Amino acid sequence: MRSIAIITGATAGIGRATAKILARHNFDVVITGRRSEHLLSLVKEIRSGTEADVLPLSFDIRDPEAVAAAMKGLSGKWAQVGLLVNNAGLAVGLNPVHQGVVDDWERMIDTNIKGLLYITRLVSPGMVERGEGHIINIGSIAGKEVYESGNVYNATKFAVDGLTQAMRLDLVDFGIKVTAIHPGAVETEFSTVRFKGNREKADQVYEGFTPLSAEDVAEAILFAVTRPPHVNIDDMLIMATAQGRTRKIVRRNPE
Ligand code: NDP
Ligand code: 8X3
Repeated sequence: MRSIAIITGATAGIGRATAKILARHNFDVVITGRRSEHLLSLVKEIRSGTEADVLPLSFDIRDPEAVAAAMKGLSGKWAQVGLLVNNAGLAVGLNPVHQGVVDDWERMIDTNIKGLLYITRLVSPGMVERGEGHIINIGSIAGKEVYESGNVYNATKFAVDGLTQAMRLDLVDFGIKVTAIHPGAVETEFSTVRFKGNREKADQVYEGFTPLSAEDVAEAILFAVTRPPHVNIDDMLIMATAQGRTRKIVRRNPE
């Protein structure tokens, strides 16, 4: 029998790759994000390439009422959520704290922390009732170590790390697995979003080395969800081979 997975932030990057890999491995997938046209193209791709059923739900995860409406609208098999992948997230801006932009800070806090909490609050009671389920939070190396001008993004990912540990304590009594996956640099839309559409600056982040791909992270998620019932992957940090720390990356000079 197929399980139901909700993947937040499935319109791009890690979330999109995760939805695709889960759809190929016995999951029916609820895909979410704000850009409905991106969701629809993913629906087509999953329907044409796999046996999976797919349900697109477009909402802004920062809006608790929109999240509630989407989750309360799940019925029949879609309400039996076995896996929640809390992936939607972003960095906005890269400024020292004394030059920080309050609106950027709020976007990161509202998405990366509050959004994750809103959806977890609505999905986890069903898992508790059924006595099974798995929640995977996408943290970051930025939640393990700080870097210059990372400040609020770092803080949100440290919060994801702390929340993951706390959620595991709260949910272990009910047989629910809670996992954090912390990637290093992954080439997605992440840096384009961080630099507010400046592609040149975004491309520089990945110059001269091979970063992780969204698929590399999706494969780690698949590994975590395919362990036997008695095994939980608590915490996984995945880096590109060339990245020793957030700001130590071995780059080749261009030929
Ligand atoms: P992308 O920018 O490629 O994807 C981000 C996803 O999050 C999109 O689907 C976007 O959908 C969704 N999202 C953002 N804001 C909202 C919102 N308000 N409501 C609903 N969905 C939202 O980035 P990545 O795939 O790289 O990022 C995924 C996760 O991985 C994030 O949590 C990020 O912090 C984390 N991460 C990324 C790393 C990297 O180097 N790329 C490294 C470590 C962690 P839409 O815009 O359509 O709403
Ligand atoms: C994204 C990785 O190092 O750019 O979470 O913050 S980093």
